[in-house]
Amino acid sequence: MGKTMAEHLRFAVAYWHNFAWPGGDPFGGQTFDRPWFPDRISDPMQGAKLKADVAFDMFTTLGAPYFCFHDADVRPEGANFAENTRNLEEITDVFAGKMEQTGVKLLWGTANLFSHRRFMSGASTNPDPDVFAFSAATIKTCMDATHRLSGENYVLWGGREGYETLLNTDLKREMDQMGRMLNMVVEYKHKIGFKGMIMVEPKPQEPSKHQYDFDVATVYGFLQKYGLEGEVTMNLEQGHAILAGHSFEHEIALAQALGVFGSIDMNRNDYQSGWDTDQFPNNVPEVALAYYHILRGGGFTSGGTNFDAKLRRQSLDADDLLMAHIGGMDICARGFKAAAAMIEDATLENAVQQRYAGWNDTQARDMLAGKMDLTSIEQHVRSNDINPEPRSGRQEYLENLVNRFV
Ligand code: ASO
Repeated sequence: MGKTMAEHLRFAVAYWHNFAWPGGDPFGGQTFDRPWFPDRISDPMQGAKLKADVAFDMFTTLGAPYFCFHDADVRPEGANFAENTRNLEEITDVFAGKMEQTGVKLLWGTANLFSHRRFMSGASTNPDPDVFAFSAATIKTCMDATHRLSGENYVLWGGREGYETLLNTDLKREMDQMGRMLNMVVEYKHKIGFKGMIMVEPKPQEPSKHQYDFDVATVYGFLQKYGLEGEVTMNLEQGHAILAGHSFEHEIALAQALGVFGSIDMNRNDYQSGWDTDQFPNNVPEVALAYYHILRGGGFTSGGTNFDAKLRRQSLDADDLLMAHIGGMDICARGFKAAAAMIEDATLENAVQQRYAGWNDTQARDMLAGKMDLTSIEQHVRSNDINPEPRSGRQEYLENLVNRFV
């Protein structure tokens, strides 16, 4: 039996934008008023528990099957590592009970290694080995919490893994540090028997001037260099793809072609923005193309559609959180239906098959199979008087066809 649309999409709500972000931007602070914020409640752990009550109410009201979190979104900030860990463990117990009661599951967990000022110059790429150690220990505790909650994946977005000026930066050293950290994460995954995917999330140019995990191609090169192919996949985000000068579907299709596609953060950056706006998705044709490539590559395995999207800071009314997710789910559903219709119709797939049909010829295949070298190919071109003429790619027709399904 085929999967339902909901089983394909695997929606998740992101804890950070909904329950931890106060509505600030680089030019102004908090605009939101929430009963669990520190200015309203003096006991931080009580605030964290109140927040969890509201969060799970929201997940069930929306019928969202999954959620995602960073340690720092869910637990109060402690005075030191031990206190952070105790706080995370306490809230993990609360989550375990709520997940049991509601059936809501964890798509992925992650560590916030970018907000606290100690991460100002990076986490694993920090010049200070104490920050490297603090980061490694924090990742371990977040993997433990994710594993305990039967999380289906673990994500690493390289928040401040980048540099501001090369004049004080040793690129090779910093990349080696990051490579070692990621290898330790993979070793620990196997040690504890965590079955989910480890996913790196690429993003260029923000918050550091240059980010090491720039885009899919850059991260792939990094994984190869540090022997992590086959162990690490990627979590791809619309807004990050746009900032890197790509389209969302380009990054998805490239990750699939390289065998490293994992999951998506669904949101929207407008094309004129030079920074990450994390808006809710609002463009059906764009979402349709993203899901078209996801479906074409076989769909999600343990990944899903995480709404990494926040209200605009003028949306003071907390009900807007529901409205925004309902609207976002609607856009995804419409995009997904269009994508499924494009697959079913097969005109696009046939166009790809036809475009490369020449490669079905045995001699053509020999060129790729290592059976011919440059000398024998030269003989082949001469003896058959090969003189290619340009062939039509039917580009306008195909691009217009896509719009018929939306
Ligand atoms: C916040 C970032 C987002 C990422 C998440 C995980 O905005 O892109 O998915 O953290 O660290």
